[in-house]
Amino acid sequence: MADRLPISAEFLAEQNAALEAHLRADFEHLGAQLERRGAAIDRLVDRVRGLRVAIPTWGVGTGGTRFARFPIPGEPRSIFEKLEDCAVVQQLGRATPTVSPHLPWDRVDDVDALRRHAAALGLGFDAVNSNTFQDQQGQGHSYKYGSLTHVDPAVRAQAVAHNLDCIAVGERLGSKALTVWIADGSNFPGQQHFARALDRYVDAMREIYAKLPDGWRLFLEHKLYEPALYSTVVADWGTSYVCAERLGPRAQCLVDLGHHAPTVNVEQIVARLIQFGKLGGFHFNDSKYGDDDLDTGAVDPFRIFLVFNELVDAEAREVDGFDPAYMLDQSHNVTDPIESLIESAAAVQRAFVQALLVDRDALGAAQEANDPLGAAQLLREAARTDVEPVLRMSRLGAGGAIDPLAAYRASGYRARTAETRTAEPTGRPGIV
Ligand code: PSV
Ligand code: MN
Repeated sequence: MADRLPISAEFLAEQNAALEAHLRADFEHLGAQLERRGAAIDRLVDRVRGLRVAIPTWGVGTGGTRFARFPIPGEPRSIFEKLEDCAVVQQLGRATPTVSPHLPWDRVDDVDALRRHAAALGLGFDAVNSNTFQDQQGQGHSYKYGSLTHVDPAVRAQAVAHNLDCIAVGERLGSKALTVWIADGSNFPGQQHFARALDRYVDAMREIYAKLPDGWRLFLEHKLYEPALYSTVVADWGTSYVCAERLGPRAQCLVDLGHHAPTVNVEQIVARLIQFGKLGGFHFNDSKYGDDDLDTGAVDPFRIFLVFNELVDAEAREVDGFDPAYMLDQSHNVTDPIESLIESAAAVQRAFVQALLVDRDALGAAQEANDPLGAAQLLREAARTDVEPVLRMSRLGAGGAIDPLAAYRASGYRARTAETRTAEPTGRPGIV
C-alpha cells in the first residue's frame, strides 16, 4: 500500500487545476490533427501509460567526474532516502514505478524492511546490478586486475559469489533480472590474452546463469572503454551477443546508449539484437563524446526516437519473446537529480509516442520503392509532432502532475530535505 507518498494529494490537485483547462484544449486540438493522420489520441494515452522506465538508485545522488563532485543540500544519504526521492519522480511523472538497486552500494541489514519501505512509497524493484569493479572493505581479493575474467580462479569465484548474492537479495526485493557489467580489460598491449580472458568470462557467467531463479533473466552490459583504456573484455554488442548466445535463452544483451563510439549507429544495433532474439533492455542516457551519462534526450532527442522506432517496429511485427527492460543510467553532475530524472523519463515517453506515430505501412512502401527521402520524411513527420498533450493527459489520468517539473519546483521538496538531511551521507557519493 502506497501510504507514504512524499507530495500531498491536495498540492498536486491545486497544481493541476491551474493547467487542466489549457491541457484539455491542446489535447482536443492535437486529437483532431492526429485523427486526420489516422491515429487515435486516446489509444496513445493508454500506450504511454503502459510504458515503464526504471530509476537507478545511484541516479538520485548528484554524480560527478574523476575531477570533482558538487553535492547539493538535501541529497539522499542512504538507500531509504534515495527511495523517497525516486518516489517523488514517480508520483509526479508516473513513468518510473520501479527502482534498480546496485550492490553492495544499496546493501542493508533488513532487506524485507527495504522492500516494505519501497512499497509504502509506491515503488517496486527492477533488475539488480552487481559491482565487481570496485574493491569493498574486508574483501578477500582485489579486482584491480579483473573480476569474472581474472587469471586467478579465487578472484573469479569471489566475483561469481557476489553475483549470486545479488540474485539472492534481488529475489527478496522482487526483482526478476541481474545486470552484469564488468570493468575487466587491460591498459597495455600484451597485458591480457584476449581469447583466454573472454573464455574465463563465459565460464564464470555460466556459473551465474546456472543459478538464475525461475522467471529471471541475465543481462550482459557491454561498454566500449573505461575504466580499462586499452582493451575491454565485453566491449561491444557483438561480443555481448556471442556470450549471451553461449549462455542460453535467458541471457540477453543490455544496451547502454553511451557505451558506444560517438558515430556508431545504435539503432541498428538495437535492430540486430531484436532480430537475433537477444535484446534484453536499455540504460538510457545521452552523450557527445563517450560514456558521458548526460540526461536522456538532452543532446540528440532524434537518436532516442530512432531507437524507439525500432522498438515499436518490433512490437508491431510481434517479434517472438520481445520484452525489453527500460532504465535510465545517467550522471547528474550539475542539476538536481530529481529534475533530471523527471525530464529524462518524459524524454523516453515522448520518443515512444512519436515512434507510435510512424506510418509503418507507408514506410515499408517507401523502402520497397527505393524512396529514401520519402522514407526519411515519414520518420521526421512523426518525430517533429509535439506530443506533449498526450504525455500530460496520461500523467493527469494516472494521478501525476500535468507539468511534473513545475510541480516539483513549486513543492519545496528539496528545500525540505535540505533541512532534514543534515548529516553527512553514509553511502557512496554518487559518482557513476
Ligand atoms: C558502467 O559505466 C555503467 O553504465 C553500468 O551500468 C554500471 O553498473 C553503472 O554504469 C553504474 O556505475
Ligand atoms: Mn549502464
